[in-house]
Amino acid sequence: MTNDLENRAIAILKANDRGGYTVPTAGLYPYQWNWDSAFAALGFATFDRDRAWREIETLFDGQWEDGMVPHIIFRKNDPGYFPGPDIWGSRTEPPTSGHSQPPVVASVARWLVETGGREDERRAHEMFPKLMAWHEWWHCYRDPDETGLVGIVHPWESGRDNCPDWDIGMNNIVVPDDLGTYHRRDTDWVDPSERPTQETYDRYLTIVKFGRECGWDHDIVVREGPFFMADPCVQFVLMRADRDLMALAERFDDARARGRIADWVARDEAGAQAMWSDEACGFVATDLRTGSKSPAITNASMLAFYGGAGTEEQRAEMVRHAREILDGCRYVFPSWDPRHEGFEQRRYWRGPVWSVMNWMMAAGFERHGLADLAMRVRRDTLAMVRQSGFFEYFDPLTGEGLGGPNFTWTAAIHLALVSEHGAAEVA
Ligand code: 9WN
Repeated sequence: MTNDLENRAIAILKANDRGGYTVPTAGLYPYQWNWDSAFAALGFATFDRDRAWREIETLFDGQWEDGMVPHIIFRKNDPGYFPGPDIWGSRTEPPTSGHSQPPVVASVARWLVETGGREDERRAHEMFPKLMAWHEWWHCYRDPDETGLVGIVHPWESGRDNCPDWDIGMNNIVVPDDLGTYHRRDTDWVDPSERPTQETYDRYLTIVKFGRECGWDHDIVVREGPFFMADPCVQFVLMRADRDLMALAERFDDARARGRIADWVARDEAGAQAMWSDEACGFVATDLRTGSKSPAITNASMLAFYGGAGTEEQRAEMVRHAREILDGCRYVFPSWDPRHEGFEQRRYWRGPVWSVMNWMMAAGFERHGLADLAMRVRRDTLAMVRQSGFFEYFDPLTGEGLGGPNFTWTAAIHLALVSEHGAAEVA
């Protein structure tokens, strides 16, 4: 039995379907995005498992030879989005962007297998080498010194583009005189006061220019590029996904893969520890060029539970932060600590709430026996949609929907939450 809201969510996934892949929202984001597709698959799985698999299989059409799965796949040029394929200059077929996004797919694949049947197992088996290659890419190219901590070369690689976390790295970027003029398209769709500033955009494009000019050579971008930071979201998502990949390797009885993944898992925790800040008393983004740490807790910090990171004492500190932030916010979980300066309730990743972050966070809380925190996060996620519709993100103080409307991942997470936990239980 589905109700009106679920039917609307299903209708959004279908309307955003471009034939085997979805766009995040018509207009603002007209291409296939990496982690958006992983979450879209969770939603499709509630009513069409074949389509769920297609969503992640088509994502891998864009996988590079070196294993990277890019953050955007440009299947056809759409002038509604900037920067498009020409600016990225990936020289791949299909054209793509030049860096990746949080690797959620292995976790979704495991989930599909464990909730499905023989066909799910077959498709996961077929995808397994591609997943291995992508994880190998993260551990090799984004952690060349094998510290256990992977870095990101652009705020867009984190999926949390405009978070104040990146300010410490972004402030060191010198915008070249020959960057050229360009027309941003995001501010045609969304109020500029809610989007990244022009100064920030110039720096985003400075990184893209650097990458394009060195042919997106990962070694050069990592060692000499304008930006290299560690992101709690990417690190914790990778930690979780490594373990999920291990579960698949065990299921497929792949001894070689098991050995390789065991090496990664053994390093992951050391990497997480390098993001611990005594000042913030929590896991925070870290500039890998200067060693500086971001000053505040975010929704990505809270994914420590999802990744299974930290000591008991550290997790107790994180729970303390979580409870204080929960007490101070009508709708959780905000993307920047409202107790901290820099909080902006409506500006992109500087305060608003995202359903996808909440979904992962709640799963992590639950895994660590924090059922009350998980329940609160899930309830708020459903309540904001009930109040405002399927927006890209939400104001944590009012629940107002912001950004793009009829958003694929918001609809998908709604369906996943209702199917896993029952609308009544989390109402
Ligand atoms: C750049 C598509 C993507 C999400 C990101 C979100 C936003 C793009 C942008 O939209 O990023 O990748 O132009 O702002 O921050 O998480 O994948 O929904």
